[in-house]
Formats: sequence, C-alpha cells, structure tokens
Amino acid sequence: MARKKIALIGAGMIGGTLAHLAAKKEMGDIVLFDIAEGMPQGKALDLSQCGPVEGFDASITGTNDYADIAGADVIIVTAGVPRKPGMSRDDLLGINLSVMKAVGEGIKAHAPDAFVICITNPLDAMVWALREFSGLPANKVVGMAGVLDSARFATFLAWEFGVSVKDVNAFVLGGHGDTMVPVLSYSTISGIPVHDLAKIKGVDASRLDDIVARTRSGGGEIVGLLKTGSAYYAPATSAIAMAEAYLGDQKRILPCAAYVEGKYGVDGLYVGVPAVIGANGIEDVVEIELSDEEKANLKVSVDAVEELLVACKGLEPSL
Ligand code: TXD
Repeated sequence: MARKKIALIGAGMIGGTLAHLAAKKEMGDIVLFDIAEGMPQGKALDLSQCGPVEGFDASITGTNDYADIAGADVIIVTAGVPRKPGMSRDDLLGINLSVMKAVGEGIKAHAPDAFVICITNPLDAMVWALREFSGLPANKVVGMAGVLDSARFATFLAWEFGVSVKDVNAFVLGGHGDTMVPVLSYSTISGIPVHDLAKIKGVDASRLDDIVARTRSGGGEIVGLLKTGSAYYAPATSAIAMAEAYLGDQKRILPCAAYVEGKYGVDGLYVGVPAVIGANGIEDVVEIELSDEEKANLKVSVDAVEELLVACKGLEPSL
C-alpha cells in the first residue's frame, strides 16, 4: 500500500518541526511548500539526511509549486507571518488573510480531498477563511489551537501538583486568544477532578486562577522570551496529534477549532470545542455541560471570533 502524503504549506519554524515529527513517526511522504525560494528544498534535503540515523523511510521534498501537493491526504497550513513582541494575534489578520486566500486556492486546485489543519494566526478567523477560500466541506477543515492551549494548561497543572504530565487531562475551549476558556471543571489528574486534588493537596484556589491566567497568555509569554517569533515545538506536536487521529481513524476527542452548527449557542462559526477526529475528519462536536461562568466566558470568546470575521469580510469582499 502506497504511503500517505502529508503536505505542509509553510516551511518555517512550525513547518520544519512538523516535517521532522512526521518523518520520525513514519506518517507518510512529506512535501514542504513555501514561497521562499530554496528554503523548503533545503529543509527537505536536510531532513532526508536524518533518515539513515533515525531509521525512517519517507520521501521528503521541498517545493514552491502548489502542483506538488497533489493528492495529499493531510495538509497542515502554517503559511503567513508570526507575532513579534508587542503584537497581538489579531494584528496578523490583514497579512495572513491574503495568504489564506492563496493557500485556499492552491488546495482547491490540487488537493480538494485532503484533511486540512490550519495553524496560521489569528487562528479562529484564518481557519474559517481557509475553508471559505478552499471550498472544502467543513468537516475536512479544522484549526489547531485547543490541543496546544490544553497542553500548556496541563503542563502548568502538572508542575503545580508535582505529578506526571501523562496523568493530566486538561480542557481549553473557545478562541485561541486572551478569551480562551480553560475549563477546570472538566480537567482531571488520573481521573481526579482538579478542584478535588487541590483540596487533597492543599493547593489554594488562587493558584488555579493563576494557572488559568498563565495558560491564556502562554503564547505571549514565549513570544516575549524568543523576541524573534512565536512557539513552534508544541504547536507542531499538537497538530501532528490531530493528523494522526485522522490518518489512524482514532476517533479521538480533542479540543479543536471546529465548525460549530447548533451547539454551544453557535451557528456557522469556527470555535474551540471538543471534537471527534477520525477518518471522516471532524466526525462530531461534543456539547459538554458548562457552568454559567464557563458559558459566559465562551460567549465572550465567540463574540471575539465573530468580530474577527467581520474584519475579514471587510478586507475580502469575496468572503
Ligand atoms: O496555536 C496556534 N495556532 C499558533 C499559531 C501557535 C504558534 C504560531 N501560530 C502561527 O503559526 C503564527 O502566528 C504564524 O501565523 C504561523 C506560522 O508560525 P511560524 O513560527 O512557523 O512562522 P514562520 O517561521 O515565519 O513560517 C511561516 C512561513 C514562512 O516560511 C513564510 O515564507 C511562509 O510561511 N509564507 C508563505 N508560504 C506560502 N504561501 C504564502 N503566501 C506565504 N507567506 C509566507
């Protein structure tokens, strides 16, 4: 059976990390696409030379031609510009919206049957625009943010409680921005609700609030430290988990920016929700019970996303 094909649109910091992870996991053949001349080709050659050492078989190629993504099973989009210190994700809207238009047209023309995972920021607006431009069905276009935000949340919780990150199952809903909604009531450590373990371990509730706040600003914290760009190891790792769920028909429930219709009080919007990922892409959106406070926070997040879409429509009359 022929190997699967993974196309990475954007071969920058996240794109290169995606390629390395996908190759090490032997997920399939990999095509790195970028508009930068030579860079995807150079990274592909460098990554190919990991093969004899790491022991993976994968064809890894770089290109500046969309025709080379033809037949891709999975496409992961990081094309665009990242934040610099002092910039908000929303500041990237204008530049990255025009990039999504080019990427969407390339996917429409050459790989309309792919499962598309969008990473480019501002994520909740870019994934919506990418689906519009590509014309793919909504269940085949998803945004990566919740897996990353939940991983940040889980990391901070594990550090606070002094436990293995393997035992923390943390949940973040809503938009990938300051309005994201870390859901403590659905976060557990070895099945123990976080609030219960906090009582058992004598962790003050205010520490949990601090962790929620640090999760919300998790991206900005790294941008401030790196100064020249944003996070890329955990974002890439998170998108790979989503791609594996699709390629392996794993039916995982993962927090993703999925197209929501008639659930969570949302109709026809991409927002971070628990979604089932399997061979048909986004196979279901799970509507969990939320507290009044969590519902209110999700509404704030949804309103922020809707504002971004209004801005997109103002910039791109075709949307
Ligand atoms: O959780 C999340 N979703 C976020 C997303 C987590 C971290 C980073 N987030 C966003 O991902 C970030 O704000 C950026 O919008 C993207 C990509 O971040 P990355 O760090 O990989 O940026 P780079 O290294 O600048 O790579 C972007 C590449 C670069 O090589 C450009 O030449 C290329 O995108 N690029 C394009 N490729 C194809 N087509 C077009 N038009 C294009 N324009 C730029």
